[in-house]
Amino acid sequence: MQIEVVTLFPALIAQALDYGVLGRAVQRALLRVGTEDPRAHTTDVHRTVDDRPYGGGPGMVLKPEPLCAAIHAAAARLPAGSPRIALGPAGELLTQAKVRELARLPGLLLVAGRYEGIDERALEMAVDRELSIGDYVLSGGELPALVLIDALARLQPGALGDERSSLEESFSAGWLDWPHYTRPETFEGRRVPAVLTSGDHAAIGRWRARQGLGRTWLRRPELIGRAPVDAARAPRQRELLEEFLQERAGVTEPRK
Ligand code: 58G
Repeated sequence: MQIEVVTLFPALIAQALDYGVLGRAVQRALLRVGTEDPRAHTTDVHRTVDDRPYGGGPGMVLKPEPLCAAIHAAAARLPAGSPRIALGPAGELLTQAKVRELARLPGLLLVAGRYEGIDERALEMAVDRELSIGDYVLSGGELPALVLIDALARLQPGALGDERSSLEESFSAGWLDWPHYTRPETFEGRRVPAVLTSGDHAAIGRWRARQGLGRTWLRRPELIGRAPVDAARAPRQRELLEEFLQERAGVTEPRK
């Protein structure tokens, strides 16, 4: 997959590409990330990319000419028809389902704006869609672009050392991941749940399903019932949830 990011701060994008799963995906050429700076497309001596808003008010707006020129230059490096997506708080909320769809594309162009926003005509003419990573306002679209790039990188075949991580699996199934433990078996007096050291893989599988479903019910109840679970699996889910709640009722320490 190839991603081009139109940004006034290309170094901010580049610095994130050296680390972790994303860094490895780029190194292994599972993902290519390029940048295009609208400032390189200015024609005045001051290299102006922003201007005051028509109608008045605080802040500045990204001028359409250098931004559109940068978008066209970046698009020319991508497969024809690659979607152009701006990151902004007014966009559709990003979900794992949307990440999964975008991860299948050969090319994607991301527009990371700054200031109070982007001239609306540039958005209308040169951008297909706006995505938001959550209901809060940031000073630029670069961090949201990196969030999306990270989520896309770990879904590229081979990026995780091939096995699909349990987190992606659980989100695909529509519920949250189960709790994880590693050595030592006792840490500051707290033991790892006995089932995980039992060697009984069927019991471990049931415990994890129960924990994943139970946590979803407690922490993100709105995910339950919306999950891509067919009617045939619903009775099994109810059973697991009842077991989880019974187990929890036996725990003496209060819920945090
Ligand atoms: C239109 C209007 C396009 C993303 C403003 C671009 C970006 C939050 C998010 C902008 C962002 C999010 C201006 C500054 C958007 C730019 C950018 N804030 N929640 N800030 O994903």
